[in-house]
Amino acid sequence: MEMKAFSLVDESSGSKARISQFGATVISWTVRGKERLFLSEKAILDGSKAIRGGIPPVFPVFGKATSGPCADLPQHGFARNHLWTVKHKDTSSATLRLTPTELSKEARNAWSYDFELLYTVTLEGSKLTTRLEVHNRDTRDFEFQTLLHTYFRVNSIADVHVEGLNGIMYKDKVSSSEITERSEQVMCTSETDRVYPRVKDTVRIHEKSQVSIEIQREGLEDIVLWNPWTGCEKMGDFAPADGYKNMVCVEAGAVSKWHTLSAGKQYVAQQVLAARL
Ligand code: TA6
Repeated sequence: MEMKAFSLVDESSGSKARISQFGATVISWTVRGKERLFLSEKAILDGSKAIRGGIPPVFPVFGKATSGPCADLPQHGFARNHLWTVKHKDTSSATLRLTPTELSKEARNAWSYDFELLYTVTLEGSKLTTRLEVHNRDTRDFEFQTLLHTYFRVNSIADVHVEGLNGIMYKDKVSSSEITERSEQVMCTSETDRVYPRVKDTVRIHEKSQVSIEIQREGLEDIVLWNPWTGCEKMGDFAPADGYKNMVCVEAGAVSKWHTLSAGKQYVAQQVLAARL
């Protein structure tokens, strides 16, 4: 059974997107007839597990917290593995909503704050904007992290490099070390799992030395670069087995520290993806 999903179209350009209400996950984005997102062929689409691919939103924690208010939440929090409601939808844009009402009892018990997430997806020509508004409806302040876990489809990872990370000291989760990036053309040539904090420059994905995707960010200062490489074979919902050659995760996030949202206040996190090729 496929979960509730709907499509958006920009009639002037023919760009299309398909969004799952489960996890508010954009599972397809085509521009000029070409798919720009990677979705695993074994992605579980029945709402029983977060979707492997597309753009799963991560909230209120990135990774797995070992202590603090998010310690009892699953990796990457609850936003990507709950059914959101549709607050508004028109031809080329939709706003989805998540509040404690939509959460499982387990998630509510694990993270008891009152909140509202409004996630707006907008198609416009060769651009896809995903905007997350976090509202603290509680009387208490709360800390959170958030990230848009975007899986980009690429023709061949060997022809891909990422621009805009030069000079940043990143946390390398593969070697458990901190390394200063010395390249303006960052490539994935083996398992890659890095958190680049406070990236000021525009980040661009190049394929064969041509810019294929440009990422503009607001409220998402950090960049996570991930490719599981052959480790994807150990992931039951990742297919095909060599699918790592056709994807790269360049994830805009606010994850290198905890962000405090005061009671009654709002935080806006947005990325604008532009398909250049
Ligand atoms: O964003 C990179 C990362 O944190 C990796 O460490 C890896 O765990 C990836 O997310 C996928 O996580 P998932 O829980 O979706 O399998």
